[in-house]
Amino acid sequence: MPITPTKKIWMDGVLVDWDKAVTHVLTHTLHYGTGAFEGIRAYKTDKGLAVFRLEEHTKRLLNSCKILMIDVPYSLEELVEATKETVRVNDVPEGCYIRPLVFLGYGEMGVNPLPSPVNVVIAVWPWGAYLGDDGAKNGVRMKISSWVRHAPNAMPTASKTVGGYVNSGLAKVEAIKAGYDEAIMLGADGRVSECTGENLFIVRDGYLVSPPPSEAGALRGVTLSSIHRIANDLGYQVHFEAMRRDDLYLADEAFLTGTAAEVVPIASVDDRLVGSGTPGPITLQIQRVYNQAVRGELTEYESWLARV
Ligand code: PPE
Repeated sequence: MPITPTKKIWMDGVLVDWDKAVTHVLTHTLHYGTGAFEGIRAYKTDKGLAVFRLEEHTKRLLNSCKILMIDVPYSLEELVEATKETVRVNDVPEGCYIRPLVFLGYGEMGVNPLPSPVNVVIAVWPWGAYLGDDGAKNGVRMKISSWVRHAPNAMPTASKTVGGYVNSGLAKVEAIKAGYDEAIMLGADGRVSECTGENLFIVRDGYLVSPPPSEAGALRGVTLSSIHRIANDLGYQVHFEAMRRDDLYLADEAFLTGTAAEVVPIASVDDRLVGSGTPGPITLQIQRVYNQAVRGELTEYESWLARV
């Protein structure tokens, strides 16, 4: 999915041309991976563009940095405003994906991150269906990865750490090379954790189950929390329970959630069809309500939208 350049990228308080948003090859994060990012989406609504759950994402970015002991030289309010401004100045009438990144810049080499300057950038670009239009409609084929998800004392899983995505990248490549769409990773204890860039839910006997993020070493997804609320509002209970791979094989329905991916049905896991192998009714209902909520079509979720 190639990115489409937009006009301006916010770099340390200044809007610079897309092509000028560059950094030195001795940038600390490029060598050692200490840095954090977010993934946010802005959607077209009938009252103009709105960023979905901007404050929650920005808070998580600052929390990721807190864990990494990176002092971000901007407040939550300043970053929220900078994000809106970046969306505003770029020509993205149909909405966009938003990528804030905090990285350690050029200055001092060596593993110790503390002496390096802290840089913040915010880029936006139009991004279509992360797992493809067909995947969002008909479901994706998942493979349990041979790569184990980070143990919490090896990599802090509540932080969207740049270097942490090597683990996701390995699992993604393995799945794609084997002919699947996406990977599901298990924790070191053999329990289901999350996907390379999404959380996951199953539907069993009419209620939803998802691995408890902290114990499963999964990111506490903003989409996951949105789906929790939407499911409850639709009358479905949500249980956060440890899950093993056979729970996936025997689920009535399953779907994954993430900002980039949105809500995507899971058609099969390790070649076992989930249910009938086509998106189930609860999955489709939740996907539909999510798609309406992000576009400002449902007044009860209006507080999730930040107008730009
Ligand atoms: N787990 C992981 C590992 C993850 O990267 C994401 C987001 C999620 C769960 C879902 O979190 P949330 O977006 O708050 O619901 N992945 C981002 C990065 C995708 C990328 O390829 O880059 C995203 O969806 O923006």
